[in-house]
Amino acid sequence: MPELHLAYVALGANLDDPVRQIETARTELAKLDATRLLGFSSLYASKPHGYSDQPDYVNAVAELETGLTPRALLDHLLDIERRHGRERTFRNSPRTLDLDILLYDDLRLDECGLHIPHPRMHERAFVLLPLAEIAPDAVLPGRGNAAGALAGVARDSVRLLAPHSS
Ligand code: PH2
Ligand code: MG
Ligand code: MG
Repeated sequence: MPELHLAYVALGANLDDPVRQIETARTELAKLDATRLLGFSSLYASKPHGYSDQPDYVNAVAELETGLTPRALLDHLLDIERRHGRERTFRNSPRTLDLDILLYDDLRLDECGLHIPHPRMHERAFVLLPLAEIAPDAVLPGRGNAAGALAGVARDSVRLLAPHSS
């Protein structure tokens, strides 16, 4: 039996029917090797952060129990993004699907293409709101828990789109 880890993954989409992109990605996450989908947040609509001339986003967070290493999990997430037709043009460009590892146990990792915890998650309401909904006590290493981090950010552009469904 591989050792199991608790990981949180952020989902974001703003092209080509974003709600469908997020819902199908949810199904694909549930089918990942050596992984169980433990939780999934509501869907939230949010104004684009970073580069404003693009459609609004749909965002959510998934909670996974996984036997995959962080690198193997990342590789699977990139495969799912590719299957959704993800194109990488410029930083913060619009996308059919973005899957980011937020947390992996209490790990801190800085490797090529793999930074855990996600380096900007603590300042993003579109990440912290869905995360705090399903895991308010999840610890952002060095920054307290998700509920506390959420209290420190403005959340005005983020609104509930579709409540949690199991
Ligand atoms: N992702 C980005 C940049 N900006 N803005 C919103 N609202 N939601 C996102 O998921 C998002 C973003 C880069 O990954
Ligand atoms: Mg991202
Ligand atoms: Mg990404």
